[in-house]
Amino acid sequence: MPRLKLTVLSLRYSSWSMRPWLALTHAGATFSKETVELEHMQKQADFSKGTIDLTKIKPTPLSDRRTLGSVQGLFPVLRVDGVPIHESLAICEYVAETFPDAGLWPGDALDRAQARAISCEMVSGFATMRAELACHLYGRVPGFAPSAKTRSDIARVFELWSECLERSGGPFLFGRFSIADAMYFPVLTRLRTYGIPLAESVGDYARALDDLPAVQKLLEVASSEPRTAIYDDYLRALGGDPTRHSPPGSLIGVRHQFPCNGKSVTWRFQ
Ligand SMILES: N[C@@H](CCC(=O)N[C@@H](CS)C(=O)NCC(=O)O)C(=O)O
Repeated sequence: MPRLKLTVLSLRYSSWSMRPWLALTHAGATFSKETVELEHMQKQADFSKGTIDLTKIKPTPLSDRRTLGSVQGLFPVLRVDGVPIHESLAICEYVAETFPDAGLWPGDALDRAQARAISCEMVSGFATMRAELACHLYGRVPGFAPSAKTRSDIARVFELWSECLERSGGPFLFGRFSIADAMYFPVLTRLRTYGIPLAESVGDYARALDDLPAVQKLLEVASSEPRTAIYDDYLRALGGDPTRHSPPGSLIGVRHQFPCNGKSVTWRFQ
């Protein structure tokens, strides 16, 4: 079996890192994990006057990111005997093929195509929701009012979850746990962080995800992961508590502005 090393940003916040970590852990893979920190994310964001402008923070240069193990600047990266795979979905694909007994894709061709379709939709879509509801496994923000675009992203997530669950009969989107569930797990944590109620039709699905041993292990492992100042500051700016430890995106090259709880927030990476 090849030597597997997953390089991630802090699992407290990094939704893209959580996904392959969950796939590897659920598959029972033996792998090492290295958590790296990007210098620019540790700068205190200035949110005086109710505005966080992350564009004023100079991003960590690509050369530094590469020294830390990135390929094109982002994380996670899985190294297989030293050979890097970047892009979380490609990593999950590799895990599915290397550990076929874990059944990380549905056995039926049509189900498999649909599982891939909604996984790709996660990768390429929901930009507003991902930026506005920044991922924070433990933090909580009371009384958060999502923007209209985020509400429509959330409605689409509930729609696709409900359709998959109805067709498969649950408890996971395609019956047993698959990569599609790993891709959507961070959405569940986002909804919790910002106090957004779940549609009734997906309550059992949320419980199934919570009870999954790999998810329980993630909650345990992430509690000793490093804190990241800009993500904690974002929650504080919204009146939330980033330190609360209770079980329960970045936008690349896009400047995103939206009203949050009456505050104007600019949220942008790179
Ligand atoms: N499409 C990539 C996205 C990876 C990504 O955006 N990773 C974030 C962490 S969650 C990152 O490395 N951010 C660094 C930065 O924004 O400077 C994937 O699926 O792996």
